[in-house]
Amino acid sequence: MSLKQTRLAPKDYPRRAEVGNAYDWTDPEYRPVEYTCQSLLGITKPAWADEVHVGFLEMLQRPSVSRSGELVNMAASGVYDFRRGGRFLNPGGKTGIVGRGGLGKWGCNWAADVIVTKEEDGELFVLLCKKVTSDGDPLCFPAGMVEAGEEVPATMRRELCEEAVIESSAVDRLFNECKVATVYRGFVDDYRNTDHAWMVTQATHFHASPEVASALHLGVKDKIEIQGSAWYKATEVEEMYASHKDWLNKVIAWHEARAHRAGEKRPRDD
Ligand code: RP5
Repeated sequence: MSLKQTRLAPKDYPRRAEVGNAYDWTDPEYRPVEYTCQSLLGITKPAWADEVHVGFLEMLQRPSVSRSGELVNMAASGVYDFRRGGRFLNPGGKTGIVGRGGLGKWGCNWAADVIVTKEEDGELFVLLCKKVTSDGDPLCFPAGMVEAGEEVPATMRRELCEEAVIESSAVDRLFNECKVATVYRGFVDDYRNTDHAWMVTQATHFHASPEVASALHLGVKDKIEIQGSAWYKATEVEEMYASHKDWLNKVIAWHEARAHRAGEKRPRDD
């Protein structure tokens, strides 16, 4: 099945060109459309956005991620597009658009996703937001872009408190006591991706103990990006934003395996 990055796009994007074989960059029939959002250009561009040209040597040093999720730099992971000087190619394949679209950086645009779960009566619940996008309001994990000089755990804490829960000591306890694992690090199939700018993320799972879960109070500060936050029964969630459903599936599998192990340990009646 084709990726979202070939089928969907924010409202301001031009129509994506046909990609054909998504990984054949030499295809002579491929005619992508050039598009970079106007707000990312000119003297009023935000400080976090790249200049129109970023030198090859600087690009080589930028943080990236290997296929297996290891942190590397672009020199170790990227495929360079010699025909369009200075640009690396999206590891997820063609998108029908060249330029940066609505993304600030050439190459990897780093985000952090926070997966918070709790258990009630043996059932797994996950804390999700409704994201405001031009493609409906899909469910997503609380998440956001890693700011310059920011460590990923700080991004996660900041985004969780902007998009899903009210700041409190329960948030500290969640991060300090309830971490399960980083379930994913790498390329995200995001509808904003272009051939030369794409989303990458680290998605980390925290399973709130009953005490921490009951002390987390839901609330959204960032009402422009997020419509609301709520607990959802994990197995009932269907469509999600970008690649988020793939990571939720991993968390559901973790919960099932844990329940299975707990069942094996319980003394049998017979
Ligand atoms: C996705 O975009 C990431 O997985 C993360 O959920 C999100 C970050 O972008 P913003 O929500 O900050 O726009 O690719």
